[in-house]
Amino acid sequence: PEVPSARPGPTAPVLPPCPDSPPGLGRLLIEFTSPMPLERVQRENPGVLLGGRYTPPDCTPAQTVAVIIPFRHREHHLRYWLHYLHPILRRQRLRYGIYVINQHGEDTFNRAKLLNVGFLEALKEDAAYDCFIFSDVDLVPMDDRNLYRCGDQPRHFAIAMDKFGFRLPYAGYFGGVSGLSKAQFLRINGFPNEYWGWGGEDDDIFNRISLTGMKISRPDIRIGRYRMIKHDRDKHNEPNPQRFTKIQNTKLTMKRDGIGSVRYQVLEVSRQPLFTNITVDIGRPP
Ligand code: UDH
Ligand code: NGS
Repeated sequence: PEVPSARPGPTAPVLPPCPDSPPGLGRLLIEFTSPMPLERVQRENPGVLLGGRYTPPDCTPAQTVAVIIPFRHREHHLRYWLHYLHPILRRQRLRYGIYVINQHGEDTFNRAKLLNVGFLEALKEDAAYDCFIFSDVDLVPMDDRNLYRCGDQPRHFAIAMDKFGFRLPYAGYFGGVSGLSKAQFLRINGFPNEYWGWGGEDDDIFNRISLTGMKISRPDIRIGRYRMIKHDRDKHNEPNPQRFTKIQNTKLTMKRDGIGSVRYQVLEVSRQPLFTNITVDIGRPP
C-alpha cells in the first residue's frame, strides 16, 4: 500500500511574534470629567473576552500578563481605568487578563496582601501567566509607549505622576504601578501580608527586590507619566503607625511573611465582561 506522505493536516495558522515596539503608540489625553457608564466601556471594547481576557488576533505575544488591581469601593475609578486601559493594552499587543481583588468587609485595608491573592488566583485561572502587573485603580498612563510587560528586572511604571509634579517622589519609590515576572515575584517571596492600612508596603517590596540583588527598571521619565483620579482618603485605610519600623526589618520578615504564608478565603469569583472580580476575606489586623 501507498505510504501516506508526511503532509500535516489542517492546523491553525502560525502567527508571527508580536512586535517588540508596537506601532502607533504615544502621548494620550487623559481626563476624568465626563461620566463613564460601564455599558459604554463594554460597548467600546467588544474584542475583550469574558473575565477581561484578550489575545491579539494577528500575532503571538511573548508573555501572558495578569493585571492585578487591589480594590474596595472604587467602582467609579474602575470604570475610568477599564475605559482607558483596555484600548492601551490592546494597542500594546498584549495577551492579558484583568483581576480585580476586592477586599470583603470593612476591616482595615491591606493592599499588598490583596496583590498576593491576585498572583495566586490569576495562576489558578491560567497557569500560563508569566508576568504580573500590579496597578492601583486610580492610575492611568498618559503615554502608551509605557509597555505593561515584564523584563529581566522588576519594573516600576508609575514614575512620573501628576500629583508629584511628574517626578519620582524619592529614589526608592515603587508605588502605584509595578510589574514582576513570576520568577522575580517568587524570588522575593511575593509581597508582605502584614501591612494593614496605608503606607510602607511598597517600600517593603522595594527592600525585598534590593535584598535579593535585583535592580528596578524604569521607563524614560517623559514616558512614565500618569494621571491619578483625585479622591479623599478612604475609610478603614488610615496611615499605619507601624510602617516606619516595619520597613526597617524587611530582611528579617521577608523570609516568613510573603507568598509562602498568605492565608485567605475566596468568597466569590465573578467573570464580568471586562474583568474578573474576586472577592476575598483576608482577615483583619491582629
Ligand atoms: N484601594 C481601594 N479601596 C480603598 C483603599 C485603597 O480600592 O478603600 C486601592 C485602590 O486601588 C487604590 C490603592 O488601593 O488606588 C492605593 O490606595 P490609595 O489610593 O488610598 O493610596 P493613595 O496613596 O491615597 O493614592 C492615600 C490617600 C490620599 C488622600 C489625599 C486627599 N487629598
Ligand atoms: C511614602 C510611603 C509610601 C507611599 C509614598 C507616596 O512615605 O508607602 O510615601 O505616598 N512610605 C511610608 O509611609 C513608609 S503618597 O504621596 O502617594 O500618598 O507610597
